[in-house]
Amino acid sequence: MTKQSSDDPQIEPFKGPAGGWGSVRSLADILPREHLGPEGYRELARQNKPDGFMCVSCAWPKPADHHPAEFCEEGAKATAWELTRYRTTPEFFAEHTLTELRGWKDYDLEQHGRLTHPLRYDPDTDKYAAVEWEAAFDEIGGALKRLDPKSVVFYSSGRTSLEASYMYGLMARMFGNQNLPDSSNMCHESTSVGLKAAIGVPVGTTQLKDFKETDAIFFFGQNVGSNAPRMLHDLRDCRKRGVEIVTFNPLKERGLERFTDPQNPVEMATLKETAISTQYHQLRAGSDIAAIIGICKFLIDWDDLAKADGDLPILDHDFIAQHTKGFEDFAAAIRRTEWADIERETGLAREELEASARIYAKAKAVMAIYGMGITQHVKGVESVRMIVNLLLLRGNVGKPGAGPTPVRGHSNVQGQRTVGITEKTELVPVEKLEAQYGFKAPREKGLDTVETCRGVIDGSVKAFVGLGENFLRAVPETGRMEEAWPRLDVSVQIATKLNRNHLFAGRVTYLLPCLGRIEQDAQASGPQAVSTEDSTSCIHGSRGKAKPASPYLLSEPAIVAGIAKRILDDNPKVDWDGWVADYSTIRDAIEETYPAIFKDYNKRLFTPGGVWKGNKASERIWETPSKRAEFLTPGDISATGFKDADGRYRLITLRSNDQFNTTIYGYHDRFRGIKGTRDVLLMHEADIAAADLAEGQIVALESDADDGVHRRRNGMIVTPYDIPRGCLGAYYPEANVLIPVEHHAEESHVPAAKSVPVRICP
Ligand SMILES: Nc1nc2c(c(=O)[nH]1)N[C@H]1C(S)=C(S)[C@@H](COP(=O)(O)OP(=O)(O)OC[C@H]3O[C@@H](n4cnc5c(=O)[nH]c(N)nc54)[C@H](O)[C@@H]3O)O[C@H]1N2
Ligand SMILES: Nc1nc2c(c(=O)[nH]1)N[C@H]1C(S)=C(S)[C@@H](COP(=O)(O)OP(=O)(O)OC[C@H]3O[C@@H](n4cnc5c(=O)[nH]c(N)nc54)[C@H](O)[C@@H]3O)O[C@H]1N2
Ligand SMILES: [Mo]
Repeated sequence: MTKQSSDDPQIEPFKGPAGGWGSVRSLADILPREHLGPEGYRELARQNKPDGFMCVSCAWPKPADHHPAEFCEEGAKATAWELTRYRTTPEFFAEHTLTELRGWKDYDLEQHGRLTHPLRYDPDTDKYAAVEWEAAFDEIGGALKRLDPKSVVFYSSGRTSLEASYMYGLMARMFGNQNLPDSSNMCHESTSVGLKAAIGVPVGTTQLKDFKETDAIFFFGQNVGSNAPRMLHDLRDCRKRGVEIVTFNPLKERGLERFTDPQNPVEMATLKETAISTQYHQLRAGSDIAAIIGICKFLIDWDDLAKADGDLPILDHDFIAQHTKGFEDFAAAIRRTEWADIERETGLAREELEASARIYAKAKAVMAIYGMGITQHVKGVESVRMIVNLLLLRGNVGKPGAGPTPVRGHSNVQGQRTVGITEKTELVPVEKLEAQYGFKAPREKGLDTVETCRGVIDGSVKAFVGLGENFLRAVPETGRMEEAWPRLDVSVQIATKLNRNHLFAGRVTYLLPCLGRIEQDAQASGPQAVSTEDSTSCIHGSRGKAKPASPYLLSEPAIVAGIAKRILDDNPKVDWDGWVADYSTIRDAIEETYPAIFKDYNKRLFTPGGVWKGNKASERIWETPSKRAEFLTPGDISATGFKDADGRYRLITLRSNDQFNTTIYGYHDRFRGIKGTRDVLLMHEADIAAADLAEGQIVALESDADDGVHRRRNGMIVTPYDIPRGCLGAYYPEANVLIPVEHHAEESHVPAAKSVPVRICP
């Protein structure tokens, strides 16, 4: 096993573009690192293509007219990570106690390789030992059935296929709860709540074809070069047509600066780079509402002037009158906001916002692309709504080349919601499910992620079943969560690799290994396919062909069925075994529940480019209470939810270019020039001097929430970085110990991981 030490930090600015030779060099390392030979290349060639498998990394759409290689460096890492030749076997667990493994780093745990056997934790030895599947299901089922259904949580991450997700949600409801938190609760739930309220759909309105018709792209808080790199091709093509790209991000992210297409021989040979952003505004964390208010202020002023002078209007008054509600209040609030407040909050000069407003005013069709820099704030929902406000001013929703474009995270996170993974009753056709399966579905709202954390800490949650996650690492408040976890009666994790969550046991604890999406899933009727929905609402079939990591693995649908059969009474209307034998029958059931979206599901499964599920707002049909698109008058100019104070910083928790969420692929954040460590504390040089610190000094961070809880992270290396003053950067998940569980977006409960109040302790 190769272990990468993290005690040789090297920090120097990276000068290359996103993509380019750096990407090719990195790619060349990826397969050998996991000891993969030709089979690795064979799988990469099938990635994201019709009749291939859909990438297990991000949710960016898979085009019908695909590139010869329709994967990026990050996608290749994800594939290699799953296909690795390394194995974590029962012999490994015989040698290591969980107490010892808790001293290992996230990287070392997962890098050790794929889990091979179902495992049961033995508190007497403090070790996992192999068990038979049937025995595991029996004990899990028995233990869960002894509990009040309301105290049991069924978490899943958005990687889980539509088929497994549908079964999982149904199992929870038949068991008697809607405790179905998922990764969306930590991610784009602010989008689901904000867009639904504003335009009547919980998802973005654009598709890939809109990149061909847009005039300008406004980019907020999404790191495309690391987290959705295939979008760089679309952005590069936009730039070639002269499309303006205006970016708002506290950090200068390389993928938003310049790109060399590694698949273009001419670009590679000539080192030709495409500049991506035409304007780059390094605003302070949590100040997007203020920045957009500034832009709107110019637009509204110019429109007032045009009206007075009899010139052509700046705003689309016909659209506003015909399609929207709340404009007058909104405009009045914008007019009232003082420039001094906007400049102080954003750290940007008025002229910079004027330059952005000019581009917006000139463009005929504007897309607004955004990610976690928007959603993960106390005012995350308002931030999303502020983006919509901006778009509505010139009718930039529901026309070609325009619209909100949230970039979803996990490869099927949007799809999970489509098929019933949600704690909210109003998002599921409960009556339909009741008729289809002959049971009484719960109406009481279930627990989301934040509520689950609260429940684990206060003891009201007694059992946790996790499908494809590292919950204990991804959530806020990891210190108190780790302390509380052993009080659970039941902890069941369904996973491909060992992670830190698995090292915290409850009274009955199982670690169940499953097939990954790239692997062949053979069932009674033959090899199976699954499906996923991408960020633009297109549904794709996915077929795994690689040899499974171990003969003892079960598929996710088979594991869900195994548990369901033990915790539910027999019901002739649900044939769990039949579903597992032939997944096309699960799809028939999904089609019956959701006939409009999944019409001819099995027939259309492998449609190139996917099957678009439709989007009312993109046709300007607004399914809001007022039947109009709604402006929201912002309440607070800052999205952070706390006041600035002396010595208090806004901490941004970041992903590196060498990780997928809690999965750490290595210690090289190439684009940021950080190598060999994840313990950096990114800080403005002037702030370092003002705080009397020195580059390389080791400090601690403490959370600065006044709730009486002491939260601290030691061993952070002060690292000068191009980041706005008053803001700090540190990596997620290591920094999660600093986030109070109650520091979350108000309406959506997304942990506010992009502006955490902290202090530095030298
Ligand atoms: N390779 C790889 N791909 C991934 C993932 C991964 O971990 N690795 N994760 C997947 C998942 S689940 C998700 S949700 C997405 C996440 O992808 P992103 O949405 O890109 O999420 P982050 O990397 O957390 O941060 C986004 C950006 O927000 C900026 N930012 C921070 N605070 C603010 C702010 O207040 N305002 C603005 N305007 N910007 C801010 C940061 O500097 C950063 O560039 O990617 C998915 N794809
Ligand atoms: N501070 C801070 N916290 C954050 C964020 C942040 O930006 N900052 N981002 C949040 C976001 S956006 C998200 S989405 C969450 C993500 O958090 P999680 O939902 O926990 O997702 P992952 O970290 O991707 O889960 C990793 C584990 O999934 C398992 N796995 C991998 N492939 C499979 C598979 O095919 N099947 C199964 N069953 N298991 C598999 C592996 O064992 C691996 O250890 O974290 C959130 N937490
Ligand atoms: Mo996410």
